[in-house]
Amino acid sequence: MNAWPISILLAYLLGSIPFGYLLVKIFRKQDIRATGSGNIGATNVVRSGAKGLGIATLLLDCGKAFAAVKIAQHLAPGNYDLAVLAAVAAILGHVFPVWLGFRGGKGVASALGVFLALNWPSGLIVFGIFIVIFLLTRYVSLASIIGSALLPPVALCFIHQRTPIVIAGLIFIPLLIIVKHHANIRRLLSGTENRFGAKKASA
Ligand code: NKO
Repeated sequence: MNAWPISILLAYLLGSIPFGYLLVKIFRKQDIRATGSGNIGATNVVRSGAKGLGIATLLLDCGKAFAAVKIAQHLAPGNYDLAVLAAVAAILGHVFPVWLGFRGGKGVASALGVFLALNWPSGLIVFGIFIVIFLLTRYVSLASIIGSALLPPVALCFIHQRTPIVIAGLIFIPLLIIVKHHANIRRLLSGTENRFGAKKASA
């Protein structure tokens, strides 16, 4: 049995479970993609008025990605390249889920999950950076973008298995998250981004 294809396929499939979409569909009979920013992530679930479901979305999106990496680490202990590929596959699953026509989320909670599994100190530090930027600005998107941008330098302080796959993964994941925030970046620049807790949700 080859651990590589199984770990990567399983990671994609786990990542592709759209918890935000499913929870809102099941408990509120609504399509989360039709409200607020249209994103299936925790922020937009809270924005839609479902605070508890939003917290559940955050935990489940983070947890599925954490599990994807842990499974790869279990199937091939010590294989850091495979763990990073599973991390990338889990995030690709979340951002491009086959079940939603490849239109998924922005990968923030999933990235936190994979980094807590790959290297928990860098996951915690980037989470801390996220919290500080969020508390200062009340923009989840800006906190996600800055947290992502700072992820590679933070992670490189802790990760010493610097193979080409590891370096490529460390650059690809934040880059994908930032590209997926293109509409948020446009709104941030034009001053129309929705602040967390503000009454009006921008589309
Ligand atoms: O609806 O477009 P929107 O305003 O919803 O959403 C923008 C938002 C999308 O992301 C989410 C997930 C929110 C999770 C918040 C808490 C998790 C803290 C993660 C910190 C790590 C950030 C860097 C990731 C690299 C590891 O942005």
